[in-house]
Amino acid sequence: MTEIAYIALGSNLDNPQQQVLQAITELDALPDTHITAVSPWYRSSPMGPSDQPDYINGIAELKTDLNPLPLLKALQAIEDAHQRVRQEHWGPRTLDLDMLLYGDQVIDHPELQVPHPGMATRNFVLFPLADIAPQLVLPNKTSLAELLENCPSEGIVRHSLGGICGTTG
Ligand code: 5RY
Ligand code: CA
Ligand code: CA
Ligand code: CA
Repeated sequence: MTEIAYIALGSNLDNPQQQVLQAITELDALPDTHITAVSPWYRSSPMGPSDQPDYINGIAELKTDLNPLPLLKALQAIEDAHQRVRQEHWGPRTLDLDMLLYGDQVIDHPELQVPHPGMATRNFVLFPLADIAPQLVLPNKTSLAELLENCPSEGIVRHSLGGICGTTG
């Protein structure tokens, strides 16, 4: 079954803008998967540990025939290909790919929780998601519009127009 999945991208090391653009190409190259939208990119202050560089964040919308766990493994392989080093928890990284949503499914597996548990409160997720899917409703029936009402815009700046190739703007 083809599903729509939303993937959050983030980077704050080793040329973050190049990291996330390269990741878009790699997501589109996955088997049985293609990208249907790419959000604008945002520069955002680090949430959690603050002694690290600003992030570049954005969202990709995929159509995929991969099941959730194989898709997760594919995301982790792309992170590994970007020489992601796992040191401190919530520390800086070359690339972070989080599965936010997978169709309307609710997944509670030791390796994968969908919807992503943090997404509802993170401006660097909600802002770019609203750019490409303003009418989105979460599986628990909460609308993205509702989440945005309670979402502070401090520390986040849009700095590109986005688009399917990710290179415009
Ligand atoms: C909070 C704690 C930990 C929020 C809070 C994390 C990113 C979090 C980030 C990212 C930006 C992390 C997870 N309260 N900050 N912090 N972008 N990832 N701006 O992608 F997100 S660590
Ligand atoms: Ca493909
Ligand atoms: Ca993350
Ligand atoms: Ca992650």
